[in-house]
Amino acid sequence: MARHEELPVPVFSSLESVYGDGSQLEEAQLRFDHVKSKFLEFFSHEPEVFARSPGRVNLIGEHIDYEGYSVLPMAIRQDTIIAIRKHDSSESPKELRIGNVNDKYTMCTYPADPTQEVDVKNHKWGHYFICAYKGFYEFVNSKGVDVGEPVGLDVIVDGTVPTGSGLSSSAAFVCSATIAIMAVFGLNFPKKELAQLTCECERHIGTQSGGMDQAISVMAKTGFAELIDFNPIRATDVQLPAGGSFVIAHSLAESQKAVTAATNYNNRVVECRLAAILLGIKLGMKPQEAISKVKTLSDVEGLCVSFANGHSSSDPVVAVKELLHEEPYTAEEIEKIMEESLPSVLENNPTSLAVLKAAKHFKLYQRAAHVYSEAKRVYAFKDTVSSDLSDEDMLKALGDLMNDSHYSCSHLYECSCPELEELVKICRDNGALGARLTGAGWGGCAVALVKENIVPQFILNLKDQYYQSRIERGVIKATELGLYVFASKPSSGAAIFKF
Ligand code: NG1
Ligand code: MG
Repeated sequence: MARHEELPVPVFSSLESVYGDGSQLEEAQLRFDHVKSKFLEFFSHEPEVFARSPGRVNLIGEHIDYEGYSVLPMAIRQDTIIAIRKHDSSESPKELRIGNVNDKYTMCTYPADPTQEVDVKNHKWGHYFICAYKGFYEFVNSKGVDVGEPVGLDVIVDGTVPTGSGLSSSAAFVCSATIAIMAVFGLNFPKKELAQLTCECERHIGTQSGGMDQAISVMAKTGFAELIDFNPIRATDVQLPAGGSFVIAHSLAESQKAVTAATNYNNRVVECRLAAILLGIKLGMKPQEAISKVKTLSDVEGLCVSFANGHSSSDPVVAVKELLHEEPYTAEEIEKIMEESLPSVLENNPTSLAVLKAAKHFKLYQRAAHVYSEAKRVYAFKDTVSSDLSDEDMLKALGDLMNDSHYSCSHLYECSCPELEELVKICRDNGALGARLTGAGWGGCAVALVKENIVPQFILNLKDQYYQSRIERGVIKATELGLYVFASKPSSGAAIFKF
C-alpha cells in the first residue's frame, strides 16, 4: 500500500468523512451552506468546488523545521474552507475576487496574473490567496502542465483558526487556497508534493518559513499526531497515549508574523544560518566552502569536534558549547571570521537584508543550542510514545519534554512573551503535566498536556486565573471563551469537496 504522503488529496461528495457524524457535522453543514449563500450573494453564481485544510498545534519541535529537523504537530479541528469558481475565458474583467464570510475581511481584488508580486509592504488578508495562486502556476509550469491562459476566479473564504495564534491560520488558508485552485482546474497531486509546494507558496508573504504547518495541514490523519521529516518530506503516524489530552489556550497576545518578520521570525532564521556557517568554519571548513555549502544547522551536524585531550564528540550541543561564545556576536566579528560581508553571505536576499538592518547583534550560541537540543527532544518524545512505559509514566515524561522545550524557547530562542509566560505558569500550577508555547511564539497559544479526567476543571481554572480579568478589561467577550481555550484531538488533513 502507498504511504499516505504518496496519495493525492481525498475528494469527497459529503461532509461526513471529514467532520464525522456528531455536532461537528451539524456545525460544518451550516458553515458550508453559509459559504455557498455568500458566494451566490457576492458573485451570482454557485461555487464549482470546495476545499478545506486545518490549522495545527505543534506538540514539540519549535523553530527547527527551517533548520531541516523533524517536528511533531497534530492537526486541529479548526480549518479554512474555500469555495471557488473559475470564469470562462470569455468573461471579463480577468480578476481574482476574494471574499470572506467575516465582514471584518473586506473583498480583495487582484488581476488574474500569476506573475504579480505580493505587496508585502502593504499587508492585506487576501495576499495569502495570491501566495497560493503564484505558487500554483510556478508548480504547474515546472511540471509542464498546461492550464491555459489565466482566467478570473471567484473565491469565498471561511476560516475558524484564530489568527495570529500560533495555530497556523496562515497555512490553513494557503493550503486550502492552493488545493481549491488545483481542484477547480481539475488537478490533484501527491500530498508530499503539495506539502512542499504550499510551503513555497507561503514564502511569497515574506517569511522564510519551514514546512511544518503546510505538511501537517495537507497530510494529517484523524487520531494521530505526525512526526514530520523534511528533505524528503515524510509523515509517520504517532499514536498519543491514552488518558492524556492536549489543551490549547490563547495568550490573547496576537503575533502577526508577516508584519514583525525582520525582528522576530526571519531574524532567527538568519541567526541560525550564520551560526551554522560559523560552526562549519570552526569545524575545519574553509570560509568560502562553508558559505556556499552550509544552509542550515542540520548541514553541520555530522561534523565532529576534536578536543585538545584527543577526545572527540559528534554531539552538536557539545560543539556549540565548545566552539561558539555566549556573548552576542557583532556583525564585524562574524564578517571577520567569514572573510566576507554579511549582505553578501546572505546573497542580498531582501528579507535577510531587512533582518541585518534591524539587528543590533546576533545570539548565535543561544539559537544553535536551542535548535540542536530541541531536535533531540522531538526524537525523545517519539521514543517515549513508543516505549513500554505505563501510560502514567509516559504522560509524565512527555510533559517534562514539553516543559524543557518551553524553557529553551523562552531563554535560548527568546520567542516567548510575558503573557505566554504567565499562561504557561498557570497551566502548570493547575495540574498540567507539561506546558509550552506553540508555533512561532511572541504571542499566540500555549499547549498543555493534561490528564483527561481533569480537563473540564483545568479549563475552568484557566478561565478564573487568566481570562476573567481580560474579559473584564474587554479584551475578549465571555461568550467567546470557547474559541480561545479548548481541548483538541488530532484531526484530519486537507480535503476537496464536490457535491
Ligand atoms: P506559525 O506558528 O504558524 O507562525 C511558524 C512557521 C513554522 C515553524 C514555526 C515555529 C510559517 C508559515 N510557519 O509557525 O514553519 O517554523 O513558526 O516552529 O512561517
Ligand atoms: Mg502562520
